[in-house]
Amino acid sequence: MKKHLHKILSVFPLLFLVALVEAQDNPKPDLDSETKIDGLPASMQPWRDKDNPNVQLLDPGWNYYYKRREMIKDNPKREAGPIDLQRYQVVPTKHAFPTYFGLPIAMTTEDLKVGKVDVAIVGAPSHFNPSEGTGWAANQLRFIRNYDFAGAGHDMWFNNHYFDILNVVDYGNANAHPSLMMQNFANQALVFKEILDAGSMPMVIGGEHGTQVASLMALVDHYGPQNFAVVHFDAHTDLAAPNGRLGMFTHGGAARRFAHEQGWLKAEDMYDIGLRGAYESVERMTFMWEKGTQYYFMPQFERDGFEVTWDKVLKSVKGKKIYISIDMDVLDPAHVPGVSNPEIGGFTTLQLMKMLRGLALQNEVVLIDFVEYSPLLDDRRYNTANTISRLMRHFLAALAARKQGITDPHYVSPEMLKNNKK
Ligand SMILES: [Mn+2]
Repeated sequence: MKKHLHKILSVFPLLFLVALVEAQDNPKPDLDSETKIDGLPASMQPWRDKDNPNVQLLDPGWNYYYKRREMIKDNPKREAGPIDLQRYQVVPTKHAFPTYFGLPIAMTTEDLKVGKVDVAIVGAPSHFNPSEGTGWAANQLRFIRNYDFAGAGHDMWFNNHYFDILNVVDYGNANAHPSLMMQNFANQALVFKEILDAGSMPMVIGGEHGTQVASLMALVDHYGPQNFAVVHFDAHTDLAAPNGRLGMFTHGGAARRFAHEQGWLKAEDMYDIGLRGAYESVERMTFMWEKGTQYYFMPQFERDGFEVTWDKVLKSVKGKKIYISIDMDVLDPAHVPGVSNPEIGGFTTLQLMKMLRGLALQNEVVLIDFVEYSPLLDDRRYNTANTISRLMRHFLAALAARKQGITDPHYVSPEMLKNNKK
């Protein structure tokens, strides 16, 4: 007995450790019973609570940026459904009417339903002080300086013409007030909700990372709290405490922690991929360690290898509904110079392609965003814009493959491997 005692005792600290890292979640809120402000539950928007002394009361005209044109449905008079704006059958995007990939546009939930739209690409042109110029990104990505043709594309991993399989449209932009960041969230969330209500997936083009709050609001309103995971690609944790820094209830650097505090997001559903950088706060990392979130630091990818570590992520996230959020600084600045906060030691574009492809095939993706691109900081070849545009295409190609029944995250079309017979 004595011989085994040290073994038994040695288990105790281990049990203690296991208890420590068990995911700690906040209670799930009952959002359905709440009063709504501008179409969304009041507790989602603490910055609208007039009794809170921290709320900045604004001139009644502050929200004119959110007023819709009344004739949006009826002018011009038309049947509901996507509208193709291109004059020619084959048109290079440099000559095309500048929509995302030269695709048809849609303006209402009804348009999306009639068009049986799978993915609606929507711009969220917000900017914010540490992310100068990100407000230009949503429209910049409608005008790609590359060898592209409107509404066309072929992917080399899947050997598919994805725009023939998947119905994709440009859903325009969700307007953003130039300085009222938190007030913008509800306005953007309502536009994302119109897409979700139609049974389509929003592909959000930021804007800075604060649009994540709007995405979370829309998803929580649609799917309910604690009902999906967030796979967050970023050099930075973005896990600042809300109400802490910058004098704001929440912002891009605090979005998921805000969501966790609101009871929207379980700790075990918070994934961070590619963390590194010169200024991460120990307090934020302690939050991750203590709450038991799912973090994959760059040191782990380096030590254990990309493939091994990525397979661990895939295994862990399997079966969950996921919202993929991509801060472009997760890539190495060698690939994407035009990001707000570049950090060396990032992923290659080939690695990010593999990761997005794997998630699109294996999981049900409920929303994806590409944020923190600033055209004002891009190089003269627009390498950052071209990279995002190609990543969007590859992700859509993978969704098209999934629509046709392929769910293996490591799938490559056999036609692409024909020389590997021996
Ligand atoms: Mn970042």
